[in-house]
Amino acid sequence: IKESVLKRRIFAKYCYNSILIITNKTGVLSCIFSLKEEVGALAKALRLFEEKGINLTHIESRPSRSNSQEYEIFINVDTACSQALDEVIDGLRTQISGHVHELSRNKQKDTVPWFPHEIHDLDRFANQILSYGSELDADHPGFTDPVYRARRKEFADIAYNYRHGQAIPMVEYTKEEKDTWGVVFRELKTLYPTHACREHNRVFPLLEKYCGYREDNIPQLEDISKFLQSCTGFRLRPVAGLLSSRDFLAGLAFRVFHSTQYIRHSSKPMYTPEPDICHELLGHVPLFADPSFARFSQEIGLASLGAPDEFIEKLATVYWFTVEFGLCKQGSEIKAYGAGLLSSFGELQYCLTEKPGLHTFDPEKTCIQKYPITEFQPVYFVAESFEDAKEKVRKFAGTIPRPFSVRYNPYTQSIEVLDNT
Ligand code: HBI
Ligand code: NLE
Ligand code: FE
Repeated sequence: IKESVLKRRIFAKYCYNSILIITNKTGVLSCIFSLKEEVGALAKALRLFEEKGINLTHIESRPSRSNSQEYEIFINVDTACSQALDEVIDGLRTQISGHVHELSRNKQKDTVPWFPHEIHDLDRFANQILSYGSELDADHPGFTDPVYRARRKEFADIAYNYRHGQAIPMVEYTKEEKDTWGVVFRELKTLYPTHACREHNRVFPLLEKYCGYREDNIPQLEDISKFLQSCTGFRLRPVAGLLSSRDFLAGLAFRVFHSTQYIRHSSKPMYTPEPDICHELLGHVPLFADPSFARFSQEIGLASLGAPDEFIEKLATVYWFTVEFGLCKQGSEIKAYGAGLLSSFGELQYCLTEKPGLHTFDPEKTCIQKYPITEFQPVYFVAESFEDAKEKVRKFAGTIPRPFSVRYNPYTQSIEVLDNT
């Protein structure tokens, strides 16, 4: 079983205990899911497969032995397209009663990967966490800490239950959590004047003034989301952990940033490989309040919609070396604007020493650079400016093999698809 499938399975167990996925060597995927016995339940489920262009080669049903109200459905799928299947599984999990469509066998198969068209569509994938999430990996510092694990589960539940348009629930942080935040906040604040780009330094005092950024206070996502909306229209939505690159980038197309709400384990305040509230609030948020950077981020998101898997990987790499770990020229100096740098006291210092290699940002080259995710970066890419980086990404996006182009309509908060054929 592929590792990613295994992870999904663990997650499926947590969230919807009736999905089981089996893959064999030939790439055939079989899946069992159970449905409450009610009129149209199966048709509704099958529609999800149809929408994703997944061809079912076999289907069987049987009454569930463990629950007399349910039926178990067994299916075989003729493609090992796990991404599409994952999306279907998420749909199965979150589906609520709606109108039932008939399965049309003659409908032309859609080969473009599904992507959200309306901002509400983001509700469909916000719960698909790749790893960490509520099930911490064995090498995580919080793995053997039952208090930390229980706390992560509380945060995961907030994210799973969140729907677009709701206020993000406020959280009362514990003394230990506030202390961890305090250490990170204090150390970083001394470095920002010399190490952070000017946009970050311009916004930071506003966050202190309006959003409760203080050494002894962890700010609330809802307050920040409102603040960002007034600056650039960016908003936050809570997420339990890492999303797939495709899902995560799609959010940016709508100026939605998926933000974690939990904090890193207190044993390692200075560096963590996974995003946490310190990373989101100190690293990402200040720049999403900058109009030029906001456009740049949305541009990456728009480029990702409906793009093939190989291209998503390239865009995720571009994202990694810009939004997460980017450096930029400012006057005669080089400064950090990547959130992964601006939230790690250790790496923020390291990145401006002569130790790492520096290259000029160029999406064509940047997109194929390999990188580690659990240690300081050996190389960084330097952008001329956000505007310049945006133009380059836009040109790069023009090379995506996509039979359509997309445009965001901010009035309707939806994606307009312009057919090129
Ligand atoms: N998911 N929640 C979350 N936060 C991120 O910062 C994030 C993610 N998924 C993928 C990702 N970042 C990037 O590394 C790129 O793959 C887009
Ligand atoms: N390494 C960063 C930090 O410690 O804050 C987080 C990076 C998340 C991609
Ligand atoms: Fe990040």
